[in-house]
Amino acid sequence: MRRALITGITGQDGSYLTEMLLTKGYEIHGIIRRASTFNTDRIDHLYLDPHSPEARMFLHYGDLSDGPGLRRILEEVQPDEVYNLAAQSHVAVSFMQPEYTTDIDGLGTLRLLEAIRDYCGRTGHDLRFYQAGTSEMFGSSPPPQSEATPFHPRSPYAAAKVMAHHLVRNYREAYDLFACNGILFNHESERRGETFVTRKITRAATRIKLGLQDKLYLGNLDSRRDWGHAKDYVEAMWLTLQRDQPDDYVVATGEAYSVREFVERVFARLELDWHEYVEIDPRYFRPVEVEHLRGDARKARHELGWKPKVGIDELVACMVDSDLELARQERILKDAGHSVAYRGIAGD
Ligand code: NAP
Ligand code: G4F
Repeated sequence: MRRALITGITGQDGSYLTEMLLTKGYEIHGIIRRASTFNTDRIDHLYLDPHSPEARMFLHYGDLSDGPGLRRILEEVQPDEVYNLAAQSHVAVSFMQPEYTTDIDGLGTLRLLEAIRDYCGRTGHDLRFYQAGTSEMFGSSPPPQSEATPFHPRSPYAAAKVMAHHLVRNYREAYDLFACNGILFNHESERRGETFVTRKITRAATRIKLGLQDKLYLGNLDSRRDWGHAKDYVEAMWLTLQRDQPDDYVVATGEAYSVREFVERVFARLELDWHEYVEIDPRYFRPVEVEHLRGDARKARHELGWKPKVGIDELVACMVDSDLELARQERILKDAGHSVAYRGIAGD
């Protein structure tokens, strides 16, 4: 049974990757952060008591800020594959917390690579490493962006990910580590964090539809993104680690739409006129914007045999339908006289 260690297992991608690897027969070990409230919603449906003979997913407390902890987990788990998905992944938040973001997304990757180098060197074990890099690294480089496009990061988040990208390449060249970078364009899903723009839109529009919310406040509607479904992207991660040689791959659909177009599609599915509900709030503008991301994933297509299955219309449909169901449940509770807390945070 192959064993995978996943940082960021509680995140959107971590949950889909875990589901996929379980169906492939892997034993999964995930690193979770200690929090005062449960933060395992996305993987609760996969959890079995570790005492159960059927259990194949195990969780370990750890943090990318804590090198010794990462070393301990690595020794304990002895994985065949390591997927580094943990990150402070919100671009706008990275302007508010630049040092923390760099510590986790940049130095955190280094801590993990160093732990792996020591572990492999000392024990003679081999493992394969995947780094979840981002199209944000291209920043202001014009589309279409491929593996040959120069990086021009436009946020602390993007700069930290560029650092991680180069460290991965350096460890591959210097220590012969099977270490690969994904350059992942935006990918979304029903499990997307609620403060990323797609989910913010589907959540608000469905709540508006059911009379639970009046307005949706957004920032820049003109930026264009290449949006795919997270399920497709975790498959590309796995395929990357199954190659004979380690390499870096752009993962993208090749199609880009503006935030405005995404809004239009979502409200149209709900038979609402978005102009009546959407307002611009300057607080959601970033100090500097990434205007246009559209990926050229031909290398992944040819070498990994990967192509996305979900296009924009299906993505919008599944996100809207899932949030509409959540809004219906909220409506029922409200109508029954329960006070339902609205979970949203200002500033991002
Ligand atoms: P996400 O939903 O924000 O999940 C991030 C994960 O990282 C969560 O499990 C989070 O734990 C964990 N984490 C955060 N800080 C940590 C720390 N200090 N130590 C350990 N774990 C920590 O992100 P995602 O959308 O799944 O993305 C996965 C990875 O792909 C990220 O590295 C992201 O930067 C990268 N990426 C994503 C996209 C995209 O469009 N989704 C595109 C390009 C690259 P909690 O649950 O406790 O917060
Ligand atoms: O959904 P977003 O916050 O995603 P962004 O900044 O593209 O970053 C995401 O994709 C990256 C890959 O390219 C990942 F690496 C990263 O971890 C993350 O998953 O914003 C998308 C666009 C931006 O141009 C933003 O300015 O939407 C614009 N936007 C407009 N109004 C908004 C809002 N973004 C957010 N989050 N909230 C708004 O109200």
